[in-house]
Amino acid sequence: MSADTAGTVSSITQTHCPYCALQCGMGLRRGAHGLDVVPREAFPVNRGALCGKGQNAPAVLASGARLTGPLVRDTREGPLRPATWPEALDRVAAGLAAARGRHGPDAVGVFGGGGLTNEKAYALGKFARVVLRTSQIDYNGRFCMSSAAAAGNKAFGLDRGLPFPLADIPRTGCVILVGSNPAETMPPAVRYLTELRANGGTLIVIDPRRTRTAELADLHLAPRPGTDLALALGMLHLVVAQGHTDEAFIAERTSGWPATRAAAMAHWPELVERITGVPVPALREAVRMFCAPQAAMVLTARGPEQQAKGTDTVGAWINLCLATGRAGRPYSGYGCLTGQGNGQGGREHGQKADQLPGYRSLTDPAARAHVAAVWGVDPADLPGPGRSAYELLDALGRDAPDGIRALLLMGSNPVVSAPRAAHVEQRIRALDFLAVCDVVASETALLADVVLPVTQWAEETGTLTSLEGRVLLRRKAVDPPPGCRSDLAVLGGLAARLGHPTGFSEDPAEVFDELRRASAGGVADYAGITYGRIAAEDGVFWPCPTPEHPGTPRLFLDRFATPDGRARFTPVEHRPSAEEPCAEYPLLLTTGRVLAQYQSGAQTRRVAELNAAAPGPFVQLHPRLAARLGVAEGEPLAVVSRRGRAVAPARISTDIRQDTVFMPFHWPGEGRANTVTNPALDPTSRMPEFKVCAVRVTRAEGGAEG
Ligand SMILES: Nc1nc2c(c(=O)[nH]1)N[C@H]1C(S)=C(S)[C@@H](COP(=O)(O)OP(=O)(O)OC[C@H]3O[C@@H](n4cnc5c(=O)[nH]c(N)nc54)[C@H](O)[C@@H]3O)O[C@H]1N2
Ligand SMILES: Nc1nc2c(c(=O)[nH]1)N[C@H]1C(S)=C(S)[C@@H](COP(=O)(O)OP(=O)(O)OC[C@H]3O[C@@H](n4cnc5c(=O)[nH]c(N)nc54)[C@H](O)[C@@H]3O)O[C@H]1N2
Ligand code: SF4
Ligand SMILES: [Mo]
Repeated sequence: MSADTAGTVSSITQTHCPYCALQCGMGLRRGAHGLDVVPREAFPVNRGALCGKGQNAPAVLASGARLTGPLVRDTREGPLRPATWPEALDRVAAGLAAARGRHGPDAVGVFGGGGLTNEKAYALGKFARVVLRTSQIDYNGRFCMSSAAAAGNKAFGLDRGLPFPLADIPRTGCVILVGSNPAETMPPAVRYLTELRANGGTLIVIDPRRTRTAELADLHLAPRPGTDLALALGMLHLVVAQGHTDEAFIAERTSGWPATRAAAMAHWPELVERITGVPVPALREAVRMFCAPQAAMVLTARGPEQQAKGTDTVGAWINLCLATGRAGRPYSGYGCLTGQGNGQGGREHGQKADQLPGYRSLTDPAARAHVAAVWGVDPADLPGPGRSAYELLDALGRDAPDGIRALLLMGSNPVVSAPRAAHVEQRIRALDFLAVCDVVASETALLADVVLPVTQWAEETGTLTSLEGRVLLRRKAVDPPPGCRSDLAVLGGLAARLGHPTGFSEDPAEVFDELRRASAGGVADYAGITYGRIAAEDGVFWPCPTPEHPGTPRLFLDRFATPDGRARFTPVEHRPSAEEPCAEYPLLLTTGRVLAQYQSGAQTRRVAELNAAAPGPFVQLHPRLAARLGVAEGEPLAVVSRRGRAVAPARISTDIRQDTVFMPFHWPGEGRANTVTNPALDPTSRMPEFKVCAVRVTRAEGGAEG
């Protein structure tokens, strides 16, 4: 039985959603008008539940929503016109080769995405290093969870978003959710939080807004954006002062406590209240709730991570877990809720600037030798680490020896989603050559010299690794339109044209087998995972080094993945955001998501049901601020920062702090939140500060300023 047919029961294909990292199981059945979504109750993570995005996913397969044939532009200013596949691939190969010929291999850039399957992410990284021989490859995951990854690697010696399955959440005693809004971003996962509370556990939500998730909490703390680091230090201070540290755990399983303890002692609660705006009694209550049960968890998402100090901020929350012995034990620990469909796997297999497959480091000679042997190249020929995502985008079209002149983009829409987006758009327009592989005519694809229409989700098979570290099989359910080819076929076609006729299979199963070998012995070891096993076992948790190995749902129970097996404390200090309010820009802007739209909106803005639910951008602001500005509900507001100006209707709500406004980032044009955001980068993870910048807000026609 092939992998494709194994999951088909009475013409229902058992597969997973195209969107977020929860990777809900779903069934797809061929109906009179394309595919119908049916519940897949046997899949344990979501037990049949889906959000509206998953429910309406087949709409993006329809011909009206998508690209159906290659497009090329004859001159930079000319229109896109239809072309054949051979012509389009010739043009891309020539465009990439020309930049390389004139300026060297690093003049060609590659930008990938955390929505790509493991097979695609792996092939894209290999293509960059082996065919293009460029160091200049990174991906949108840098914008997503890179700070949590950096902090996890530092503390635990390994980065897997959740070191335990979601099913452990109802079995712990207290969960602190920091800057995470699953009620809108992963609705079927909310079940785990309500089960936790039904079992007598408590939920603390930390978010400057009273979100739908915060409404479920026993305690909601609403700090000023950008101050989570101080909040975590304040909690650790109280933990020490009140004698809640677990000295035996600290002695046996950690290193570096004295310096961390000293840093926390400098953050006394009154100081933390001044920085965060969270009253001391609320801070004390949070410590009481976290320390009362035997087991507890801290889960972070983009709120604390998308900050120019995101790595230290996550480090501070990890310190809290370690100091209280709430890590490396059953139903306890720190976890990051990764975001994109393959946000986890996408960072493990080589599209990140500094990584090789298996979560290996590009600077480790043994790792280079292992992967080079699988690829049949000389390790000396593998380039070194390249620029991070924003730095790469900032270097596009730069007329300098280290500028990037040609770009191959696969699985991202940075014109909408990158910070300081007007500048990024300008850099993209300055390229000598841009090729985009996409399923729809995204805002970025519309700027390309060549647009390659690719197959998606239900039209192809591949693996993804969910936020739990569970490697899953997404199965093909329907044939793609005749004009579309898979990303793997695109890479194969380009490789052949650029002198590599072999080594780039378009068969995902073949690519996965190669990935297994390349990852073998690495941190993220997939060697023992096969399509057949995934199908039989509802996914397999990595590391899984051999076919006999059961997989690893829970990490760190015996030892952490550091050389000495101990988790490492990191002493961290609070520091201000890259941009603090001032007379000219007196308010804070934070950004994020709404339930019915996904990311840059490239896919979900093409679905009628979702647009009806979330038709456009808005600026959420407190009634007192609205009164000060003299603005009424629905009136257009201008949000202005040092980068630029966005305009969207006011949405007045007591659910947000008075010093903060919020915009979702799903739309292009006038309401594009990222025109305003700050590309200040975290020094370790190179994550941009999407969650905090200083702004001025005015009525768009020019009213009072606030
Ligand atoms: N509907 C929907 N679901 C999605 C996505 C989508 O685009 N739409 N995208 C997927 C992806 S890739 C990701 S990464 C996840 C993201 O999932 P989440 O992290 O849950 O989503 P966000 O809305 O970006 O941010 C969460 C919360 O952080 C809060 N926040 C803002 N600033 C701060 C701060 O300084 N501190 C704290 N503590 N909180 C702050 C915001 O108010 C927001 O409610 O969602 C995934 N699921
Ligand atoms: N202001 C602000 N900005 C943010 C964030 C924020 O919280 N605030 N969050 C950031 C985060 S966490 C993320 S993850 C990014 C995401 O932002 P983007 O990287 O722009 O993510 P998507 O909109 O999902 O873009 C994916 C693109 O790939 C296409 N696509 C889908 N599947 C495939 C495929 O299989 N192959 C190919 N070739 N293309 C495919 C889609 O149609 C779409 O055009 O945004 C970041 N930007
Ligand atoms: S929660 Fe995520 S994976 Fe589940 S249906 Fe919604 S978008 Fe899809
Ligand atoms: Mo993300």
